[in-house]
Amino acid sequence: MIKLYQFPISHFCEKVRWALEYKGVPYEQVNLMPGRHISVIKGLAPKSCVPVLVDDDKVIQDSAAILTYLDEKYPERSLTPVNPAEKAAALEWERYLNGEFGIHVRRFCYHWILQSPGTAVPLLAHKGPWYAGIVLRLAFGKLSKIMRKSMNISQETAEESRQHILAALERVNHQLEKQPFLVGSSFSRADLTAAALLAPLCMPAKYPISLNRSVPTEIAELNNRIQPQVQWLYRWYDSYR
Ligand SMILES: N[C@@H](CCC(=O)N[C@@H](CS)C(=O)NCC(=O)O)C(=O)O
Repeated sequence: MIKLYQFPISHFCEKVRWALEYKGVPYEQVNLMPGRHISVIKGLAPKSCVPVLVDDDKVIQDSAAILTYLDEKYPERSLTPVNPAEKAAALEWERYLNGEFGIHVRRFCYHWILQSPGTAVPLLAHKGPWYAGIVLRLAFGKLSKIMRKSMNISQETAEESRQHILAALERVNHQLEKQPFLVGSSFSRADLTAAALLAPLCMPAKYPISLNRSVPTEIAELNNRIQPQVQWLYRWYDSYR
């Protein structure tokens, strides 16, 4: 059985969960606790980041590489367009969105989530080992410092990230005014990437983790502001997730 090493809260992992489930490929989730994940992942792959997919003797790290691998090994319901020009366009959208939504949604959201252990710890410990909540609460000060440093999170960079998200959203909507999908005439990895990486901010019902009542005001404000520009996200979550 395929194993996905992941954090439930991670939107890069959401890309892979979505791809596996869309393609109907059975898999098992191995939920890791932030911090403790390093020794597990470094035992499997070169970098410490998740998602990591293990399929028999194959170990693939990085969401884009995993999507490519899945489409090559399990071609049913391909997310990668067959037409070479469309394939190149889908990969380019994915690369762009991994940065502009992936990095910046994460930085913006963590800046506000990490203000309070009461908000952050349940999200980081979600579906992890039983002791994750206790350990993360005890280590919260240190963990929060490490996360802020490694993701370059501050008030200033969070504001820059908000601007990046809004600019990328303009670009996505500009494309979607011309056509129903980012590339070609069907749902592809470009659309999946856009929706999955924006999901922590927009919280569609099918996103497996939700801030619910504890959503920090600044996240709720940005979510409200972009609602008219993200209707495609809810549509794609409803139709394809
Ligand atoms: N480019 C990578 C990014 C993955 C990534 O940034 N993963 C984060 C979680 S969202 C992570 O594992 N951070 C902890 C670490 O790097 O040790 C991908 O697309 O998979």
